[in-house]
Amino acid sequence: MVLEMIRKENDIKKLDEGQLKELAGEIRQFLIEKISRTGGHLASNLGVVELTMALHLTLDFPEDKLIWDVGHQSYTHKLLTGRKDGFDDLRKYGGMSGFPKRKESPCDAFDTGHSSTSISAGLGYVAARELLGQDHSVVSVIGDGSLTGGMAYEALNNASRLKSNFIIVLNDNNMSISENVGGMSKYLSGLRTAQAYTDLKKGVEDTLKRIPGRGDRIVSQIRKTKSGIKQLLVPGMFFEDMDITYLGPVDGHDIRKLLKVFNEAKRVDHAVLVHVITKKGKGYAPAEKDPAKFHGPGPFDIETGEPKASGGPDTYTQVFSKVLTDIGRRDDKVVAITAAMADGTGLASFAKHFPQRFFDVGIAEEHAMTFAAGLAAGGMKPVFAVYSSFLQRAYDQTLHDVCLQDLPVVIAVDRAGLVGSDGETHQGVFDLSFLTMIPNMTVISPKNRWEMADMLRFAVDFQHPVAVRYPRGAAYEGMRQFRAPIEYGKSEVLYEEEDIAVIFVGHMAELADSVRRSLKETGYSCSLINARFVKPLDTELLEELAKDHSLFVTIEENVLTGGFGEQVMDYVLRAALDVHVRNIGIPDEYVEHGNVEVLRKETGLDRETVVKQVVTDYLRLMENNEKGN
Ligand SMILES: Cc1ncc(C[n+]2csc(CCOP(=O)(O)OP(=O)(O)O)c2C)c(N)n1
Repeated sequence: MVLEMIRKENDIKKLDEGQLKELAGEIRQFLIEKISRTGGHLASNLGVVELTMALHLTLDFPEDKLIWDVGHQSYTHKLLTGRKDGFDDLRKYGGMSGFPKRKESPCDAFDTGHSSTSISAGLGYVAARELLGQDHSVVSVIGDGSLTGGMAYEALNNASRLKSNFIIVLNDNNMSISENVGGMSKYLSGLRTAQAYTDLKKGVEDTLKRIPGRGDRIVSQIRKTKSGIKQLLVPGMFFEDMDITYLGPVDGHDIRKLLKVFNEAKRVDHAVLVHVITKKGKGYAPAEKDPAKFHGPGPFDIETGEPKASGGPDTYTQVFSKVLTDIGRRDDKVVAITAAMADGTGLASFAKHFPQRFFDVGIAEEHAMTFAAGLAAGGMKPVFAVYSSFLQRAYDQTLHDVCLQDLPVVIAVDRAGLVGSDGETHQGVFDLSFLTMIPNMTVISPKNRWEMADMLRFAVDFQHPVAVRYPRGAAYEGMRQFRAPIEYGKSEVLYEEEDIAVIFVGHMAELADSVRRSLKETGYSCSLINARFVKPLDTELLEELAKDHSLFVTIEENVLTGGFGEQVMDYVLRAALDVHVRNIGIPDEYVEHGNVEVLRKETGLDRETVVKQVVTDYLRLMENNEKGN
């Protein structure tokens, strides 16, 4: 096994050409086997095996800086930097992350997870290098999908006229998670079919020169025009016109060609973009055939490519998908928007039924939100389905373009709460805090699958900005007996007792219910309230509850800071209600990757920890009351 010879960074440089070929095959085999067991990003990683090897042959680690956009394709890089053993615990709690992490290795130059950041980060590294008088290489690798994100253009704009070397590798596989979209994608398709720039230029010059009598003159005249012969013949003028040298396109599975172009790129004294063509899923037939399915699969059977676990109850996303399609059938004003996540958000069904009312705008959450605002201002009813962590990208657009004008945009906030194995960059635990502080915003969250449907219908009919927040995974099928109509600003009282009131947000229903049952078994009297509206707060109910309860316990899967619980606490203080408040939620720290149940235990969002906390609070309260008497 050649792979056994790679124990640390730069070991790859000891291999001969034949061994490099073997290594590529072994890496693919290794990735397929490991990911089939742990789950993870497969297709993107299979596509960049030779590209990563060539970069490792060109660069010196950790001195040179390699920045992966999104970072989901960094598995070969991890293998080549001595992290082979980490793949047994890939994405598990305490195990190796599925993304680059500076704390994991000095060879990971920059933490990523969200797309389109690599060119900005690379430029920062270049500027630091110049200011500190250093001379290492800086390389950012960005996919064609990630090149649909606005930040990438802001950075390219900035990279123009750079006075020192900065290599941008465009890993073009013609795919985002699903098919890539938009004008840049089309432009790249054109380039893909062009021959490598240098070959082409020479070929055309030779042909022109052969024109009898006038050939040499034509060539020299063209050379005298503004940008010379390039203007007419060179692919990549979009980049060239910004003074970013374009090299390529080059076959991303041919190590020899890659080495040649990277060595050429290192000699450029400004920004250079190397256009590399790769195949997503390369080397594993099921992934080559359906790269979207193998973008981030769970464990699967290698022979058939079929997932190991399938079936089970509908996920919240599936409920959303069905209900929105149904709503779309009845109301032709309803339009749906995704930022490159048609499958993940469940909008693929809406897209199939109403292609003209569906918009995939690319990985462009900021644009998606303002686009939704425009649609709403223009008389449509837009629903923007987006993962909680990616919604962070569209904050100012939510505040400045949607809410300021009080436009009826529905934000379907999927993957809210802990998402698990994708880790810190993907946990959706901030949205309650950052959304509820915006004027005109309404925030609701369903307790089970039926309420999900009711809330979505409510949201589409609502004439103002509204966010419906729901988690990854199976929709809760308990509490079916509670289905009071959704009423603006009103919570839902499920069990009315006294002393302790447990008030939960959305999918914390199951935990809250089990906490209540445990408390009751120990002899406590406990009410259970489904908040439904995180904004506006049902202050009337809080006033009522304060009359015969001494302890409010709020439960939410969101950071405590600025979350639902703090707002309840704030109201209790301001209204001087005679009740103690305990907030249960995510502490003020980033939550790493791992199984969601494990993460809940780690963050104190499990039954045992909550019950213990509530009992301690209650006993202390009683003690204090006695002292007071
Ligand atoms: C801001 C943001 N939105 C959405 C995503 C989800 N996402 C992860 S990878 C990906 C597609 C990236 O495509 P590309 O850059 O071409 O890489 P490939 O997987 O094709 O190698 C998307 C949309 C993300 N990581 N960040």
